Amino acid sequence: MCTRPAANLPRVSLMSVVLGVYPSSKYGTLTIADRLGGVAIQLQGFPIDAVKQLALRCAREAGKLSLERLKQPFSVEYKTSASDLVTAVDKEVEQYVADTILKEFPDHGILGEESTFQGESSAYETLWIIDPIDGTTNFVHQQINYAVSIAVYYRGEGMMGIVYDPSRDEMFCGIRGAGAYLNDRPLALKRKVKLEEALLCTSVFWNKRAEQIGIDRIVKKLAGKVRGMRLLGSAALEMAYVAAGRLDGYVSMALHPWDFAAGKIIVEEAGGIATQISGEALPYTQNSSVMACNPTFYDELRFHLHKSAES
Ligand code: 2AM
Ligand code: CA
Repeated sequence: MCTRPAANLPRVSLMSVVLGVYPSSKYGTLTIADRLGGVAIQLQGFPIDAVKQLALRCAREAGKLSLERLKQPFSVEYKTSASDLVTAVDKEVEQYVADTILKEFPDHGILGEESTFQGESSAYETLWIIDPIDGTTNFVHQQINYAVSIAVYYRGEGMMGIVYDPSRDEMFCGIRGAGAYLNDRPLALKRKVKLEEALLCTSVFWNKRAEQIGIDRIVKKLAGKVRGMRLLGSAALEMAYVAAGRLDGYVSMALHPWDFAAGKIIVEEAGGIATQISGEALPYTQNSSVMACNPTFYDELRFHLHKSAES
C-alpha cells in the first residue's frame, strides 16, 4: 500500500464548487466540459482530463496484465476462508496501478483492496479507490467474469468510476456530470421497469456472514417478487451491468468501498440510483450495504427489502 501525506483540506460539496467558493489549488482552475443539470461548471483544482486519461490507461493495462498472468500458473491463498481468495495476480496488478498513479500524482492517496491503508483515507484531497481484480473467485475458476475497478474521489465527491472487464474488452466508465459509457456507447437508463419484471442480482451468498446478517432470508423473499435473481460474483461488474441495463438492480450487504466506489458513479451517471439499503448515501471509505437500480422501482425495492427485514 502506498500512502502519502494527507492534504488535510475541508470537504466541500459539489454545489460549493459550482458556486465558486472553492479555493484554487496548485493545479489552478480547470474547466471541464461538463454538465450538471444543464449548467456548465468549473471544477477548480481537479485535473479531470489528466486523471481520466491515466485512469483509463491504468484499467486497460491492468486488465492486460491479468490476462497475461492467466497463461501461467499463479499462487492462490485464502484470506479469511476458502471462499475468500487472493492471488499473486491481485497483488501484482494493484502494485502496478498504484505505482503508475503515484508516479504521475505523488500527492494522491490510494485505497486498494490488497494493501493495508495506513492513515485516514478520507483526508486525502484526491483518493483513488482500487480493486485490481473484483471477482477473484471467478478469475481463479472461470478466467472470466472479473473486473478491474478504479474510482477517483476528489474532496469526498466521486469524480470518475471505471470498471474494466478484460476478458470481453468492455470498459464501463462514468464521469461526474458527463455521463456513463460502455466503450464508446453512452449508457442511459430510459426504460421503465416494474419490480415484477426486473432482473436483479446479489452477491450475498458468498460466505457464512450472509446468514449472520440475515440478508439471505431477505433476498429469498425478494426473489418471489421479481422476474429473476442472478449471482455473478463481481460486485463492480454487477453494478456496471445495472448501468448498462443488462441487470435492473443489484443488492448486497457489507461490501468494501473498492467493491462499489466505481460502480456507484457509473450507475448514477447512467441515470440509476445507488445508495445504502437504508437509503443513505454510500460512503467512500467505509464498508456498506449497497442497492443500485433503475430509478423506476427504487422506492418499491427499498420498501420490500425493509419489509422482509422486519418480518
Ligand atoms: P472480491 O472478488 O474482490 O473479493 C462476490 O463475491 C463479490 O463480493 C465480489 O465483488 C467480491 O469481491 C465481494 N466480496 C467482498 N468481500 C468478500 C469476501 N469476504 N469473500 C468473497 N467475496 C467478497
Ligand atoms: Ca478484489
